[in-house]
Amino acid sequence: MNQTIFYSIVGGNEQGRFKVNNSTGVIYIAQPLDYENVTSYILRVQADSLGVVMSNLRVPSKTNTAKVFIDVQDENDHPPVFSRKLYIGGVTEDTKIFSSVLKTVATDKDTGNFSAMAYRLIIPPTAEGQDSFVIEVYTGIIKSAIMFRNMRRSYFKFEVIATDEYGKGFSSRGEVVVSVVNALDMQVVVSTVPPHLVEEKKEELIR
Ligand SMILES: [Ca+2]
Ligand SMILES: [Ca+2]
Repeated sequence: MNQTIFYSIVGGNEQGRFKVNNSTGVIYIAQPLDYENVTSYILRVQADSLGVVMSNLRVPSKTNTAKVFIDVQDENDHPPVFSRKLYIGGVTEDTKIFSSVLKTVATDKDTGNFSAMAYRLIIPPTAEGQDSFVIEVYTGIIKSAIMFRNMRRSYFKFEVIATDEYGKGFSSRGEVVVSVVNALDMQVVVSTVPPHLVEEKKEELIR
């Protein structure tokens, strides 16, 4: 008797993501998988003796099915996205060095390290060659790095970069503006923003 087996997928493959080689039983991918949509599949694979298939008979003892569990593994296919395009903060002339000014946040749709951010700033140095602000690499918290005496009404504009895989993956950038204000100004969000930006970013500032 011919023992050749005929394999087919009879369940769990409604979207046609998988195919099976009818004679070897090897399952392979027919369409791209996306971890962000479906993280696992349970296929039901049927094995028939070829004699049953050819004669189109249905003999229960010559047919068997098995469940196949397929886990989809994530890959890094989404870049970071900042919670805002523009972050606005204020410092006062007596703000101490290494005071927290604001927190930037970037997230992405991947899991694990593929969405674990490292942050850095692209910031022009001061006339004295110092960085006026620094960022905590894993928290995204921006801190002051100089004193701002006699600098009221000036502002600092720089970029924040988030890179996933702890700095080895995809990057995206946001903008930061920090104004030097007095204590009273600090209580009024709009006053911490240079006038031309208030005009441009009205929508974002009203919250
Ligand atoms: Ca990612
Ligand atoms: Ca992914």
